[in-house]
Amino acid sequence: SRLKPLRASVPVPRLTELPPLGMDERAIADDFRRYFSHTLGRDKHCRSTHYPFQALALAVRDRLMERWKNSRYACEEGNCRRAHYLSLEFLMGRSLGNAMLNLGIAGPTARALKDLGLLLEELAGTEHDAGLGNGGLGRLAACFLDSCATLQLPVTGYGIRYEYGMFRQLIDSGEQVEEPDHWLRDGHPWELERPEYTRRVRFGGRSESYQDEHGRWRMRWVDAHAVLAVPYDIPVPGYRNGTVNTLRLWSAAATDEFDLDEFNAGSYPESVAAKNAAENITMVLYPNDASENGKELRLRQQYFLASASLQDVLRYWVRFHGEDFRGFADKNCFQLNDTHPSCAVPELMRLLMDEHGLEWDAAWAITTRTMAYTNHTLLPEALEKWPVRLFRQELPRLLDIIFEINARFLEQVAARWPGDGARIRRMSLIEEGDEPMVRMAYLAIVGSFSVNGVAELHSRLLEQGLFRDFFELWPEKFNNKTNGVTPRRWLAGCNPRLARLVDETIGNDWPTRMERLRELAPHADSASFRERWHTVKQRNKARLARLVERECGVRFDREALFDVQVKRIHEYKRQLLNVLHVIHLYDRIRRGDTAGWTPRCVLIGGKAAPGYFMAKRIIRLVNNVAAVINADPATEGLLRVAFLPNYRVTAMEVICPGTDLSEQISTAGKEASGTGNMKFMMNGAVTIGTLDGANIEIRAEVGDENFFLFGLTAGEVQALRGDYDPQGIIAGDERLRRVMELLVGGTFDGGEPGLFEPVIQSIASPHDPWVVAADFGSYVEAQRRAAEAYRDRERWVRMSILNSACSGRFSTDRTIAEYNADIWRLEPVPPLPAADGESG
Ligand code: B1H
Repeated sequence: SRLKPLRASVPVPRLTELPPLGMDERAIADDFRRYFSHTLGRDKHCRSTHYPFQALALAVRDRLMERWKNSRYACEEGNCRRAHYLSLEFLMGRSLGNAMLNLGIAGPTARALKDLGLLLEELAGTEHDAGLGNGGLGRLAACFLDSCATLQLPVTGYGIRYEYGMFRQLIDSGEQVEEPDHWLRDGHPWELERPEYTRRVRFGGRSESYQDEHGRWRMRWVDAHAVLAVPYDIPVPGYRNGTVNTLRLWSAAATDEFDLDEFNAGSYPESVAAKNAAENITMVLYPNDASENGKELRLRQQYFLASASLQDVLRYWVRFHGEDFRGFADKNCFQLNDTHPSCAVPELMRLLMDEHGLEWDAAWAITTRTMAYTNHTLLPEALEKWPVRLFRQELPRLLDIIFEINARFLEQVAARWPGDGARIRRMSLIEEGDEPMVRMAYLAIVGSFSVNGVAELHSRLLEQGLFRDFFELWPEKFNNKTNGVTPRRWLAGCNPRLARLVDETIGNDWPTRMERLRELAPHADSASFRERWHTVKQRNKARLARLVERECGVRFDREALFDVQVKRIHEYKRQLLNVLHVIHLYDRIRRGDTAGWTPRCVLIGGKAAPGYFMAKRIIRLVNNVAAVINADPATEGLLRVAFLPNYRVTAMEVICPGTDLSEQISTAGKEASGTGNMKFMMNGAVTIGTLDGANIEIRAEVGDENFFLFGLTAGEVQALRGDYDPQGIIAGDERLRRVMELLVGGTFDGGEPGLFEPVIQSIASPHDPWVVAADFGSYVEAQRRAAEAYRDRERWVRMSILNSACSGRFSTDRTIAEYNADIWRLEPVPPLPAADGESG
């Protein structure tokens, strides 16, 4: 090479040593002013809140930088074991409030801005959500990063920097309309581009054998085209502990050589078009939650993430250890967030063998000692399978490796169960048929030393159902890690009023010691404490009511029971069951059956996958039912219904503090865990729910008397198969019969006869997999119990307090401590002291 790298003989410039940054009001105000006028070039005539927000974000980011560097150095100097969280989704939401909360500078910052005539809340409100995820799976990854930094564990998140995140949902005449979310348009002040760590990822071409310089036969990947992966780093601050971890997001760019080839061939337009093809890889997040659609571009995204991230980790290894990989598995662990990044298994094999010269056995030992896989769903439509044909076309060398993994694996199966051909076909990584497919979950299981589900029931069902054969072969791989949520964003950050009351009652260390919330329980007996708790809830309900009025034009009275279901729209989550109950309440009002009525405001929100017909029709139904009910004078003061458009992280931060009743009503056995259920509980909502996912564990913590249980169990739902008779149930239940009559009679059709025919059909079908009719009766009864409990304020406030008090287990600090104890085995790494001498 012509350029010599810098050597120690060249004096290293002392560029980075600066005086410490102050965390006080004065220092923050000075920095803010400097960014606003000197960096952004704005002055007193600036009318938009955008520039003040940018200036503030840069001032806060400065306060993360030193800690960020020191966290990195501490890990490097300690040569510590690290974990890498690979995920196609990180649903981060806004960052400013969280950074200030975790740094402990929200107070001085608000005062500094006030002196400048600015309102912190208003500036923070202009930040765009980083919506790089669909729902629970992506938000879980974000909560995990917060807990890893807070526990000072050296964990890096690896993901994709989508140009377009989760679409914005508009409601037009009751229907969902999608708009692209160009979230980077106004710039993203939290990211740091790191072009110096760019990697090359290849696609296409073919694999061939060749003899290396020692005459050994090896395989290589030729005629492929390369795409550049450019990393952008986002700081992840721990809670007041000086640690700042990294989320590294990859962005695709065209390589120069690629363009040049085309250019030399005389086709300049083609070379520019090729640039487009490369950059398309990270253009947009696929908006499916719990379903796969097998698009080529999606496979490219998955491989792009896996390859760039593994290369990044290997580059770091080689920098310190050269080409000796013997210690690699002791120092590294990869957690696969569902099968989406599971190309990492064959890709690590390829990199170790083809790029670093290891033999199969050595490479396989490293792979299976470093990979760990988390499953997030039992729904068959969400289980990833990719056509062998697509692999051959896009990732031919990976396909060789997958075939070889499979051959060796099936030998193992045959040795354990001789002559059991059926089992071999069941367990093969390749599903045979007209279009042979690679079963990604099986690939992930075979390549990993750990396989976990995300709630106790879910993990048990994996062992007994979906992965039963694998559990029999390798019981020791299987384990459970019940999900959680970070109490920093989901209590301290989003519910400052409740947080203050908790501080004043049990002290202020609960954000990192959530089990201490139990100490709130005895205070439920104090009338004055209950009064304070109630006052906080009422103010949060008023805030939620303002959001609903602004976004939906519907007035919620904060004295009413706030009954909320917000999550992705999916048939298994049964928003439809909720609507049937609402129609039943409306029917009661029309019949004058309102003695001892509990006024109720029902809020439903969530996005449907753009191609999911039924989910979109259910949104339409919610909107039409809301329009009819809200317009009928008979419902005044008794019932209000609203559909909240564009549900997202930032909306949940207002919704969960203001909710009384949390709807967690999925068909038992279908919701792997749920995490919204935990956010509501932490903020003092009571759950109405089925024995599904983490609901079971929530109920076990809070006690049966503080949870409204209904519905069939997972086993009972299974047992229904074959003799489910919804028509009989409808005929036998006066309430459901009347609801169906209103639906069939067109009360909610808004002049489009037959609009809800598909919905009606699904409820009445003996093949309805979600058994909506089966659970209707017990749901209505549970709703009656909830309404009655709400009328007794003392009783309800007690239940609310106990729900928060018992929510400690659902902190991701507990979840991550378990991942670490059982899978990652990392030591906490305190950062080297910051230049300003502070640890916080
Ligand atoms: C969950 C998904 C998911 N499970 C496919 N599976 C996707 C599947 O883009 N895709 O193709 C995206 C997401 N998401 C959710 O994970 C579960 O439904 C929840 O019950 C669970 O709480 C959450 C986190 O574990």
